[in-house]
Amino acid sequence: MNKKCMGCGAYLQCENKNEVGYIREDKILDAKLCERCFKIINYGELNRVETDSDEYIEIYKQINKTNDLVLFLVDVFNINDSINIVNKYIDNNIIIVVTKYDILPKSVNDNKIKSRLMEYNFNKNIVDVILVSSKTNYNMDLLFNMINNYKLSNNVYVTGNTNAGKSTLINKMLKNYSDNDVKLTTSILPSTTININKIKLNKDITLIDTPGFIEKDNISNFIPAKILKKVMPKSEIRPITYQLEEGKTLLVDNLLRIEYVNGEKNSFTFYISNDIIVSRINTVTNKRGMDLKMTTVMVDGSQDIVINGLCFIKITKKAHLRIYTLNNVGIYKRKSLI
Ligand SMILES: Nc1nc2c(ncn2[C@@H]2O[C@H](COP(=O)(O)OP(=O)(O)O)[C@@H](O)[C@H]2O)c(=O)[nH]1
Ligand SMILES: [Mg+2]
Repeated sequence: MNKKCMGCGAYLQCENKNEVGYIREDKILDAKLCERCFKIINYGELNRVETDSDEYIEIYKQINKTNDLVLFLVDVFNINDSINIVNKYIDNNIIIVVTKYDILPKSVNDNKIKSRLMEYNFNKNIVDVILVSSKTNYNMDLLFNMINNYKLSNNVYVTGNTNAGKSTLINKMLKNYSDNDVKLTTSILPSTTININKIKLNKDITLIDTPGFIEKDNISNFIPAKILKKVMPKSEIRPITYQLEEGKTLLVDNLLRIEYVNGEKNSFTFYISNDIIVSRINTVTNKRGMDLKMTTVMVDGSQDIVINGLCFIKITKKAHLRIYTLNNVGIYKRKSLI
Protein backbone atom coordinates (compact mmCIF):
# COMPACT_ATOMS: atom_id res chain seq x y z
CA MET A 1 0.00 0.00 0.00
CA ASN A 2 1.50 3.28 -1.10
CA LYS A 3 -0.96 5.64 0.50
CA LYS A 4 0.26 8.40 2.80
CA CYS A 5 -1.38 9.88 5.87
CA MET A 6 -2.38 13.43 4.99
CA GLY A 7 -1.64 14.66 8.50
CA CYS A 8 1.91 13.44 9.05
CA GLY A 9 3.06 12.00 5.72
CA ALA A 10 3.70 8.47 7.07
CA TYR A 11 2.89 5.56 4.74
CA LEU A 12 -0.33 3.95 5.95
CA GLN A 13 0.08 0.36 7.14
CA CYS A 14 -2.11 -2.18 8.98
CA GLU A 15 0.57 -4.56 10.22
CA ASN A 16 2.02 -2.95 13.31
CA LYS A 17 0.02 -0.87 15.78
CA ASN A 18 3.20 0.46 17.37
CA GLU A 19 4.74 1.76 14.17
CA VAL A 20 3.98 5.06 12.45
CA GLY A 21 1.21 5.15 9.84
CA TYR A 22 -0.90 2.45 11.51
CA ILE A 23 -4.57 2.20 10.53
CA ARG A 24 -7.08 -0.64 10.99
CA GLU A 25 -7.44 -2.81 7.92
CA ASP A 26 -11.17 -2.20 7.53
CA LYS A 27 -10.54 1.56 7.41
CA ILE A 28 -7.59 1.85 5.08
CA LEU A 29 -9.52 2.34 1.85
CA ASP A 30 -11.36 5.44 3.03
CA ALA A 31 -8.83 6.73 5.51
CA LYS A 32 -7.06 10.04 4.99
CA LEU A 33 -5.29 9.95 8.34
CA CYS A 34 -3.37 7.36 10.32
CA GLU A 35 -4.77 6.42 13.72
CA ARG A 36 -2.26 8.60 15.60
CA CYS A 37 -3.12 11.75 13.61
CA PHE A 38 -6.83 10.99 13.96
CA LYS A 39 -6.44 10.85 17.72
CA ILE A 40 -4.27 13.99 17.94
CA ILE A 41 -6.72 15.99 15.81
CA ASN A 42 -9.97 14.71 17.30
CA TYR A 43 -9.12 13.92 20.92
CA GLY A 44 -5.96 15.95 21.51
CA GLU A 45 -4.28 12.67 22.44
CA LEU A 46 -0.49 12.87 22.61
CA ASN A 47 1.73 9.86 22.11
CA ARG A 48 5.41 10.11 21.58
CA VAL A 49 7.06 8.67 18.48
CA GLU A 50 10.74 7.91 18.18
CA THR A 51 12.36 9.01 14.94
CA ASP A 52 15.86 9.29 13.68
CA SER A 53 17.70 12.59 13.03
CA ASP A 54 19.88 10.96 10.38
CA GLU A 55 16.85 10.54 8.16
CA TYR A 56 16.45 14.28 8.14
CA ILE A 57 19.98 14.74 6.84
CA GLU A 58 18.97 12.50 3.94
CA ILE A 59 16.07 14.85 3.25
CA TYR A 60 18.46 17.82 3.18
CA LYS A 61 20.69 15.93 0.76
CA GLN A 62 17.71 15.29 -1.49
CA ILE A 63 16.70 18.95 -1.34
CA ASN A 64 20.24 19.93 -2.29
CA LYS A 65 19.87 18.07 -5.59
CA THR A 66 17.05 20.41 -6.60
CA ASN A 67 16.93 24.16 -7.20
CA ASP A 68 13.76 24.47 -5.14
CA LEU A 69 13.31 27.33 -2.69
CA VAL A 70 13.75 26.37 0.97
CA LEU A 71 12.06 27.99 3.94
CA PHE A 72 14.17 27.36 7.02
CA LEU A 73 12.02 27.88 10.10
CA VAL A 74 13.56 28.94 13.40
CA ASP A 75 11.50 29.08 16.58
CA VAL A 76 12.05 32.57 18.04
CA PHE A 77 12.14 31.01 21.49
CA ASN A 78 14.90 28.69 20.51
CA ILE A 79 17.60 30.54 18.62
CA ASN A 80 20.90 28.78 19.25
CA ASP A 81 23.91 27.39 17.39
CA SER A 82 22.01 24.36 16.17
CA ILE A 83 20.47 26.51 13.46
CA ASN A 84 23.79 26.36 11.66
CA ILE A 85 22.88 22.87 10.48
CA VAL A 86 21.26 24.18 7.34
CA ASN A 87 24.66 25.45 6.24
CA LYS A 88 26.19 22.10 6.06
CA TYR A 89 23.80 20.44 3.69
CA ILE A 90 22.06 22.80 1.31
CA ASP A 91 23.04 25.34 -1.33
CA ASN A 92 19.47 26.15 -2.39
CA ASN A 93 18.02 29.62 -2.01
CA ILE A 94 16.86 29.90 1.59
CA ILE A 95 14.45 32.24 3.34
CA ILE A 96 14.97 32.22 7.10
CA VAL A 97 11.53 32.35 8.71
CA VAL A 98 11.53 33.14 12.41
CA THR A 99 8.30 31.71 13.79
CA LYS A 100 6.05 32.33 16.82
CA TYR A 101 6.59 36.09 16.77
CA ASP A 102 3.44 36.40 18.91
CA ILE A 103 5.21 35.05 22.00
CA LEU A 104 7.87 37.78 21.97
CA PRO A 105 7.22 40.82 24.15
CA LYS A 106 5.83 43.63 21.95
CA SER A 107 8.71 45.89 22.95
CA VAL A 108 11.23 43.78 21.03
CA ASN A 109 12.57 45.28 17.82
CA ASP A 110 12.24 43.09 14.69
CA ASN A 111 15.41 44.40 13.12
CA LYS A 112 17.50 43.52 16.11
CA ILE A 113 16.34 39.90 15.94
CA LYS A 114 16.96 39.83 12.20
CA SER A 115 20.47 41.19 12.48
CA ARG A 116 21.26 38.80 15.33
CA LEU A 117 20.23 35.91 13.11
CA MET A 118 22.49 37.06 10.33
CA GLU A 119 25.41 36.89 12.76
CA TYR A 120 25.13 33.12 12.72
CA ASN A 121 27.36 31.73 10.01
CA PHE A 122 24.54 31.20 7.61
CA ASN A 123 25.55 30.47 4.06
CA LYS A 124 25.48 32.96 1.25
CA ASN A 125 22.26 31.63 -0.20
CA ILE A 126 20.08 33.27 2.40
CA VAL A 127 17.91 35.49 0.25
CA ASP A 128 15.87 37.00 3.07
CA VAL A 129 14.95 36.85 6.76
CA ILE A 130 11.40 37.36 8.02
CA LEU A 131 9.61 37.18 11.37
CA VAL A 132 6.12 35.66 11.28
CA SER A 133 3.35 34.33 13.45
CA SER A 134 0.98 31.63 12.23
CA LYS A 135 -1.16 32.40 15.23
CA THR A 136 -1.75 36.09 14.58
CA ASN A 137 -1.02 36.03 10.81
CA TYR A 138 1.81 38.53 11.34
CA ASN A 139 3.79 39.02 8.07
CA MET A 140 2.07 36.12 6.33
CA ASP A 141 1.25 38.17 3.22
CA LEU A 142 4.82 39.39 3.11
CA LEU A 143 6.11 35.83 3.31
CA PHE A 144 3.71 34.72 0.59
CA ASN A 145 5.01 37.50 -1.68
CA MET A 146 8.61 36.59 -0.88
CA ILE A 147 7.96 32.99 -1.85
CA ASN A 148 6.52 34.13 -5.16
CA ASN A 149 9.52 36.39 -5.76
CA TYR A 150 12.27 33.97 -4.90
CA LYS A 151 11.00 30.60 -6.06
CA LEU A 152 12.74 29.08 -9.06
CA SER A 153 10.31 26.16 -9.42
CA ASN A 154 6.91 25.18 -8.08
CA ASN A 155 8.19 23.24 -5.09
CA VAL A 156 8.92 25.04 -1.83
CA TYR A 157 10.43 23.03 1.02
CA VAL A 158 9.46 23.89 4.58
CA THR A 159 12.34 22.81 6.83
CA GLY A 160 13.79 23.44 10.28
CA ASN A 161 13.87 21.82 13.70
CA THR A 162 10.97 19.73 14.85
CA ASN A 163 8.39 21.94 16.61
CA ALA A 164 9.55 25.08 14.84
CA GLY A 165 5.98 25.43 13.53
CA LYS A 166 6.36 24.08 9.97
CA SER A 167 3.06 22.23 9.70
CA THR A 168 1.20 25.06 11.46
CA LEU A 169 2.63 27.56 8.95
CA ILE A 170 1.53 25.43 6.00
CA ASN A 171 -1.97 25.11 7.49
CA LYS A 172 -2.13 28.89 7.82
CA MET A 173 -1.00 29.39 4.22
CA LEU A 174 -3.62 26.89 3.05
CA LYS A 175 -6.26 28.78 4.97
CA ASN A 176 -5.14 32.17 3.65
CA TYR A 177 -4.24 31.49 0.06
CA SER A 178 -5.87 28.27 -1.08
CA ASP A 179 -9.11 26.36 -1.29
CA ASN A 180 -7.30 23.07 -0.69
CA ASP A 181 -8.96 21.73 2.48
CA VAL A 182 -6.09 19.50 3.65
CA LYS A 183 -5.06 20.03 7.27
CA LEU A 184 -1.70 18.86 8.58
CA THR A 185 -1.29 17.42 12.05
CA THR A 186 0.49 19.67 14.54
CA SER A 187 1.27 19.19 18.23
CA ILE A 188 3.49 20.24 21.09
CA LEU A 189 5.48 17.00 20.93
CA PRO A 190 8.57 16.58 18.75
CA SER A 191 8.28 14.36 15.63
CA THR A 192 4.61 14.94 14.85
CA THR A 193 5.36 15.01 11.11
CA ILE A 194 6.84 11.69 9.99
CA ASN A 195 7.59 12.01 6.31
CA ILE A 196 7.76 14.60 3.55
CA ASN A 197 4.28 15.60 2.53
CA LYS A 198 3.51 17.57 -0.65
CA ILE A 199 0.66 20.04 -0.38
CA LYS A 200 -0.63 21.99 -3.33
CA LEU A 201 -1.22 25.61 -2.36
CA ASN A 202 -2.15 26.79 -5.84
CA LYS A 203 -1.21 26.01 -9.42
CA ASP A 204 2.20 27.63 -9.01
CA ILE A 205 3.20 26.58 -5.49
CA THR A 206 3.48 23.18 -3.85
CA LEU A 207 4.59 23.38 -0.23
CA ILE A 208 6.54 20.39 1.02
CA ASP A 209 6.24 19.67 4.73
CA THR A 210 9.17 17.85 6.33
CA PRO A 211 9.62 16.08 9.69
CA GLY A 212 12.26 18.47 10.99
CA PHE A 213 15.55 17.97 12.71
CA ILE A 214 15.28 16.62 16.24
CA GLU A 215 17.33 18.51 18.77
CA LYS A 216 18.48 15.75 21.06
CA ASP A 217 19.11 18.21 23.88
CA ASN A 218 15.71 19.95 23.82
CA ILE A 219 13.81 19.65 27.09
CA SER A 220 10.71 18.51 25.16
CA ASN A 221 12.37 15.09 24.80
CA PHE A 222 12.58 14.59 28.54
CA ILE A 223 9.36 15.84 30.13
CA PRO A 224 5.82 14.44 30.03
CA ALA A 225 3.34 16.04 27.60
CA LYS A 226 1.37 17.49 30.52
CA ILE A 227 4.37 19.51 31.71
CA LEU A 228 5.44 20.36 28.17
CA LYS A 229 2.07 22.05 27.71
CA LYS A 230 2.99 24.48 30.47
CA VAL A 231 6.60 24.90 29.33
CA MET A 232 5.77 25.86 25.73
CA PRO A 233 4.83 29.56 25.68
CA LYS A 234 1.36 30.07 24.24
CA SER A 235 1.05 33.84 24.40
CA GLU A 236 3.17 36.96 24.72
CA ILE A 237 5.88 36.34 27.28
CA ARG A 238 6.02 38.77 30.20
CA PRO A 239 9.71 38.90 31.05
CA ILE A 240 10.51 39.01 34.74
CA THR A 241 13.71 40.53 36.07
CA TYR A 242 15.35 39.42 39.30
CA GLN A 243 18.04 41.55 40.92
CA LEU A 244 20.43 39.08 42.46
CA GLU A 245 23.45 39.21 44.71
CA GLU A 246 26.03 36.45 44.76
CA GLY A 247 25.09 33.58 47.02
CA LYS A 248 21.43 33.73 45.93
CA THR A 249 19.52 31.12 43.92
CA LEU A 250 16.61 30.99 41.46
CA LEU A 251 14.44 27.92 41.05
CA VAL A 252 12.11 26.91 38.22
CA ASP A 253 9.85 24.10 39.45
CA ASN A 254 11.84 20.89 39.44
CA LEU A 255 13.35 21.73 36.05
CA LEU A 256 16.06 24.28 36.75
CA ARG A 257 18.12 25.70 39.62
CA ILE A 258 20.53 28.59 39.06
CA GLU A 259 22.97 29.46 41.82
CA TYR A 260 24.71 32.81 41.53
CA VAL A 261 28.09 31.81 42.89
CA ASN A 262 30.18 34.85 42.21
CA GLY A 263 29.85 38.36 40.74
CA GLU A 264 28.55 41.87 41.38
CA LYS A 265 24.89 42.62 42.05
CA ASN A 266 23.35 41.49 38.76
CA SER A 267 20.10 41.34 36.86
CA PHE A 268 18.60 38.11 35.51
CA THR A 269 15.67 38.53 33.11
CA PHE A 270 13.67 35.38 32.44
CA TYR A 271 11.95 34.75 29.12
CA ILE A 272 9.87 31.75 29.99
CA SER A 273 6.27 30.55 29.57
CA ASN A 274 3.87 32.64 31.69
CA ASP A 275 2.56 29.38 33.18
CA ILE A 276 5.89 28.62 34.85
CA ILE A 277 6.84 30.10 38.18
CA VAL A 278 10.35 31.24 39.01
CA SER A 279 11.15 31.57 42.69
CA ARG A 280 13.98 33.03 44.69
CA ILE A 281 15.28 30.59 47.27
CA ASN A 282 18.00 30.33 49.86
CA THR A 283 21.08 28.63 48.37
CA VAL A 284 22.15 26.98 51.59
CA THR A 285 18.95 25.88 53.27
CA ASN A 286 16.84 25.03 50.21
CA LYS A 287 18.20 22.00 48.41
CA ARG A 288 15.46 21.77 45.74
CA GLY A 289 16.83 21.08 42.29
CA MET A 290 20.19 19.87 43.56
CA ASP A 291 19.40 16.36 42.39
CA LEU A 292 19.54 17.65 38.79
CA LYS A 293 22.73 17.65 36.75
CA MET A 294 25.06 20.52 37.62
CA THR A 295 27.08 22.53 35.08
CA THR A 296 29.35 25.44 35.91
CA VAL A 297 28.81 28.38 33.57
CA MET A 298 30.81 31.62 33.34
CA VAL A 299 28.92 34.47 31.71
CA ASP A 300 30.43 37.67 30.28
CA GLY A 301 28.33 40.83 30.43
CA SER A 302 25.19 41.10 28.23
CA GLN A 303 24.79 37.45 27.47
CA ASP A 304 21.85 35.09 27.43
CA ILE A 305 21.84 31.62 28.84
CA VAL A 306 19.57 29.39 26.77
CA ILE A 307 18.15 26.31 28.47
CA ASN A 308 17.10 24.50 25.32
CA GLY A 309 13.32 24.41 25.03
CA LEU A 310 12.66 25.83 28.50
CA CYS A 311 13.73 29.47 28.58
CA PHE A 312 16.41 32.04 28.04
CA ILE A 313 17.80 34.33 30.67
CA LYS A 314 19.43 37.67 29.96
CA ILE A 315 22.24 38.43 32.39
CA THR A 316 23.70 41.92 32.35
CA LYS A 317 27.02 41.54 34.17
CA LYS A 318 29.79 38.98 34.44
CA ALA A 319 28.72 36.01 36.53
CA HIS A 320 29.87 32.64 37.77
CA LEU A 321 26.86 30.32 37.92
CA ARG A 322 26.03 26.78 38.86
CA ILE A 323 23.17 25.59 36.66
CA TYR A 324 21.23 22.45 37.54
CA THR A 325 18.85 21.02 34.96
CA LEU A 326 17.64 17.71 33.56
CA ASN A 327 20.32 15.39 32.27
CA ASN A 328 21.09 15.96 28.53
CA VAL A 329 19.25 19.28 28.26
CA GLY A 330 21.42 21.74 26.29
CA ILE A 331 22.76 24.86 28.00
CA TYR A 332 24.05 27.53 25.61
CA LYS A 333 25.47 31.02 25.90
CA ARG A 334 24.90 33.70 23.28
CA LYS A 335 25.11 37.47 22.93
CA SER A 336 21.85 38.92 24.35
CA LEU A 337 19.04 38.57 21.85
CA ILE A 338 16.91 41.33 23.36
N1 LIG B 1 2.34 30.73 19.80
C1 LIG B 1 2.54 30.12 18.63
N2 LIG B 1 2.65 28.78 18.59
C2 LIG B 1 2.87 28.18 17.40
C3 LIG B 1 3.00 28.93 16.19
N3 LIG B 1 3.25 28.06 15.19
C4 LIG B 1 3.25 26.83 15.75
N4 LIG B 1 3.02 26.89 17.08
C5 LIG B 1 2.95 25.76 18.02
O1 LIG B 1 4.18 25.04 18.00
C6 LIG B 1 3.97 23.65 18.16
C7 LIG B 1 4.65 22.89 17.04
O2 LIG B 1 4.03 23.20 15.81
P1 LIG B 1 4.13 22.23 14.55
O3 LIG B 1 3.51 22.96 13.40
O4 LIG B 1 3.60 20.87 14.88
O5 LIG B 1 5.71 22.17 14.37
P2 LIG B 1 6.56 21.31 13.30
O6 LIG B 1 7.12 20.15 14.05
O7 LIG B 1 7.66 22.25 12.86
O8 LIG B 1 5.65 20.95 12.18
C8 LIG B 1 2.45 23.45 18.17
O9 LIG B 1 2.03 23.31 19.52
C9 LIG B 1 1.92 24.75 17.57
O10 LIG B 1 0.64 25.10 18.04
C10 LIG B 1 2.88 30.37 16.26
O11 LIG B 1 2.98 31.11 15.28
N5 LIG B 1 2.65 30.89 17.52
MG1 LIG C 1 5.18 19.12 11.51
